[in-house]
Amino acid sequence: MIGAMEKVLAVILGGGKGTRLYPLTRERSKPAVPLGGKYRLVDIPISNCINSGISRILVLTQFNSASLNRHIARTYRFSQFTNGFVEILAAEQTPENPDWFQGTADAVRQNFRHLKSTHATTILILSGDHLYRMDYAKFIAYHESFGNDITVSVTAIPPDEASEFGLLKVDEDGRVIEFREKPTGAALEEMRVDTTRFGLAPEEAAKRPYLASMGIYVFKMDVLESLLRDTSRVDFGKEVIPHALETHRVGAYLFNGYWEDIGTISAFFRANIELTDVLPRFNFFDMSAPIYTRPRFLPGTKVRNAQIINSIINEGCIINEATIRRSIVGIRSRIEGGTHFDHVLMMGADEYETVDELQQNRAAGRPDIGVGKFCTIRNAILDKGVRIGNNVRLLNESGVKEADGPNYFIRDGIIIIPKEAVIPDNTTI
Ligand code: ADQ
Ligand code: ADP
Repeated sequence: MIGAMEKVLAVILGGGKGTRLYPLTRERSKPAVPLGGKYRLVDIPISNCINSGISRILVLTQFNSASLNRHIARTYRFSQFTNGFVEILAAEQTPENPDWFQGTADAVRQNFRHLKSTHATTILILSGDHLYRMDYAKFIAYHESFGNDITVSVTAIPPDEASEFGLLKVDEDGRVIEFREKPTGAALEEMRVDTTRFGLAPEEAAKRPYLASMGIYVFKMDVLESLLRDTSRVDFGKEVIPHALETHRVGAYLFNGYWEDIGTISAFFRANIELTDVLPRFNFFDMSAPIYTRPRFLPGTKVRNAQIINSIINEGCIINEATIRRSIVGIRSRIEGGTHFDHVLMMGADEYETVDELQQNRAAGRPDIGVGKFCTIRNAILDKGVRIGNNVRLLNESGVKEADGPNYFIRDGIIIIPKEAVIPDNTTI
């Protein structure tokens, strides 16, 4: 398999302005956003690549953050006897290119010389904010077996989600004959298709009557190069793919597994909490295709008399007499006695505080990193390194949908405490 994938270069689109996941992207680039309490978003596509035999990977980001660099440099170290690499390319502002990337295709265009220099003949374009497990080798084999210039990976979706995606229609040969990016109204209705043709049972096809692009594409290198020559085409979904239908053979590859775009706060939060399901739709326990991340050599979590219900507790935590329900507790988290969590995504911390630092916290009247005593927290994301005092209530009882506070945000009703924020004792949000 390694041999067959040697000509492939994967390009991960690591995020544009990053507004949809704000404030998680306030201080880091999107691929570095923590997932599942120990991973980062970029671990998903990179692990899928490695498990598919693809070891040449570029990550394109709008800006480069220290946490992304550190994570990639410390995690993905290939042997000196392979030609594998994971390289981050951040948008460069040069005199010829004063603007940042204008869109997904523009990001690839601006880095095209880096793509060329790998001498890859097949380019696999991936998004940085999807949760799924996919064998890209099968996808590429399909693309080649039909002699396609471009193949789009697609999935059948229900009507209420359809307007968020690029929708397509396919002919008898699996060739894409129409593509509309995020259509609405009548234009959306016209994109309905009979998905039984793709192997869905009739009742399933009735529920999912649209074929959506997953934003995952395989291109022949020379086709991509010629399509990107027209600099007015800045986005794959809006311009490049729709135009290519007229000039090239564009195929569709049906992906049947679990796949979700987790690029918004609500989808991201829900997908994380769903990992605590008895049978989660995304299975981190599947060791036939593991999800890799940085090994950290942390001690096991220490729990004292806590009640933990349907939750995931990552390594290196200290949990005292708390009640934790339907929550994810990230690496190095500290949670004190009498505290209640319900639907909480706590991302954890990058470090433990030393005894000296704990004393300095006392002297400064500042809470320690972690969550203090007798707090009640529901429906919330606690980003890395937050300091939450005692008797804090994060409940959003009045059901606010959106808010920007001094040390918190609310998005879609979910409270978000941003990275390293301090919430003093007795606060109610
Ligand atoms: P969207 O996800 O809405 O639709 P877009 O916002 O362009 O499309 O993002 C695609 C991916 O590229 C995301 O991972 C994003 O972070 C990243 N990205 C965006 N701009 C970027 C930039 N300037 N530089 C680097 N990375 C960037 C797309 C397709 C639809 C398809 C959905 C499936 O356009 O047709 O249905 O994905 O989720
Ligand atoms: P994670 O464990 O979530 O992958 P990071 O890779 O971001 O976390 O950081 C973990 C380690 O890096 C910790 O040991 C921490 O002390 C150290 N660290 C954190 N921030 C920085 C920084 N800005 N510069 C150098 N090292 C850092």
